Amino acid sequence: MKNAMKHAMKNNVRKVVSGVVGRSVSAIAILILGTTVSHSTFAQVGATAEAKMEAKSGSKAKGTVMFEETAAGLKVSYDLSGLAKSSKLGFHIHEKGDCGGKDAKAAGKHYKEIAPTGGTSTDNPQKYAGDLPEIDSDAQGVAKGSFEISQVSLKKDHPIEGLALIIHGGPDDVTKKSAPRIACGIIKSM
Ligand SMILES: [Cu+2]
Repeated sequence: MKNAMKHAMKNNVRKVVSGVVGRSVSAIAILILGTTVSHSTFAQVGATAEAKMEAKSGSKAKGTVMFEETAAGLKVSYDLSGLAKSSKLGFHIHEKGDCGGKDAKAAGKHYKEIAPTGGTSTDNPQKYAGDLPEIDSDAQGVAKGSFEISQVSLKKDHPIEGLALIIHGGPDDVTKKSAPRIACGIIKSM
C-alpha cells in the first residue's frame, strides 16, 4: 500500500513537471513568435517601401523608387523613364501623402523645411529633410541608380512613409519657382 502511494505520487510529480515544461516551451514559442511579429510591425533595420511614380503636368515620366532602411540610414533606388533627356531633375519628398491634381499640387510643400538635420542639396541654402540628390537622366530620358541618405527614415526620425515623392522637370533652383512636378508617387510600405 505504502509503495503504491509513493508510486502514484511520483507519477503525479512527473505529470506536474512535464506540465510546467510544456507550458514553458509554449511560453518560449510565444516569445519567439512575438519577437518576429514586433520586428515586422515596428520596422527595425530592413524596412522597405516603394513609390510607383505616375506622370504629372503632361509628362510621360514613369517608374519605381524603392526605399530600404539600412544600418547607415535609408537607401533610395530609382528606375525611371520618360524623363527630359540628359537633364538634372529635382527629387524631393513633399509634406503630404497626396498626388492629386494634374500638377500634383496636393502634395503640398517640401517635407520638413528647415529641418535640423538638413537636406542633401548643395545649391539650396534653406535646406530641408525632404531634399534628395538631383537625378541625372541619360540621352534616352532614363535614370537608374541609388544613393543613401540619413536625414529621414521610413518610420523612425523624420518618417516619410505615406508621403509623396516628387520628380521635378528641372534642377533644384531656389532663385526661381521650382520646375513643374512631372511625376508623383506615394511612399508605401512593402
Ligand atoms: Cu519638390
